[in-house]
Amino acid sequence: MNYDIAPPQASTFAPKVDALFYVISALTAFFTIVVFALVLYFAVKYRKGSKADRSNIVHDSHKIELAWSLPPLVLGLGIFAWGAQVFIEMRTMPKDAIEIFVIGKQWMWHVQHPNGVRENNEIHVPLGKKVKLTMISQDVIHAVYIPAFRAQYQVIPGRYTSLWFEPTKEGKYPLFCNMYCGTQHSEMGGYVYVVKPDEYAQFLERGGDKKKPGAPTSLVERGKELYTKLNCMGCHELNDNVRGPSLHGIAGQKRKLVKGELVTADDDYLRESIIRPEAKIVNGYENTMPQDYKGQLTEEQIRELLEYIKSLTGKSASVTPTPNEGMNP
Ligand code: HEC
Ligand SMILES: [Cu+2]
Repeated sequence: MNYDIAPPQASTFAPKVDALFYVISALTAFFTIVVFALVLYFAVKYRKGSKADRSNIVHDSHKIELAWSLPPLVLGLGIFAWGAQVFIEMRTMPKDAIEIFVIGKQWMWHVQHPNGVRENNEIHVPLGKKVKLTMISQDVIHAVYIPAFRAQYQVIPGRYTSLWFEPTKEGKYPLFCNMYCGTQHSEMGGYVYVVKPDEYAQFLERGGDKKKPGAPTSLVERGKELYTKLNCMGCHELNDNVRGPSLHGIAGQKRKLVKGELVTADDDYLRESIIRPEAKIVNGYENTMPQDYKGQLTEEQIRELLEYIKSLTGKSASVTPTPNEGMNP
């Protein structure tokens, strides 16, 4: 019978995490054995009535104290440095990664690829390419866990979190929810498919929606449709105007708020600006944006709007929008 003590190693992180884990386990086992062996040895040697020599009792010995303090200190700090290094690598998102959007909801995983292909409880990823998951929950706290990649991170309502990995082995690997999230938590899982880059390209081309054949509609296109439908452009135009600031080129830029505070227009800021416009008011404006988008939008749709806003360039908006400047007729 084939009995694996660990899942397959299918990402660049896997050997690194495993090496650290096995070294820590070996050190723990080593010291446990040494301590127990010495306890047993001395218990037997100095048992009541034994003839062991008890004349030279040592009360203070700096040598012995240093011998049991320094090596564990060095080992402990070494493990800390090594672990921190692996951790920092895992938590530093590469800039050149393929971004895939994951939404957790009781009790399934909903996946959107940037070109609009959707999957449920399955994620197709290309072999040997860096992949970044941008994740959010529609309800409670979940966690994406892919044991074969040694990758795990929380998926939280109201905030985007991310996770990255680089698959190194083709195959089908289990995906789990790793945060108890209700009755069917244990069923909230699926598979990650690591395929060759050209197969991944074909997968994206085939499109996700089997009911509506044809090229998939990208997130940006879907975002644009929503933007029109919800009449965002009634207030947001190419230039700042009295009704609203321009959204062109604001993504990733600094925005000045009414209280003078500067914030970066990252995904969380843009998301909050849409569903809780009252939270941060842009300098020069008042809280006049409609407050009821929250109830109308799913996390998928918010993502689509964000992708559309991020695609709006053409001109870069000023850090301090001025409602009177560049009035559109
Ligand atoms: C009735 C006018 C109005 C409509 C409609 C409107 N907004 Fe706004 N929006 C504003 C105003 C005014 C502000 C600036 C005050 C604030 O921060 O709430 C703003 C701010 C924003 C910001 C932050 C911009 C910045 O400069 O940092 C974003 C993002 C945004 N809106 C997106 C949207 C989206 C997406 C829609 C459509 C779903 C929308 N807005 C619909 C008036 C509007
Ligand atoms: Cu869950």
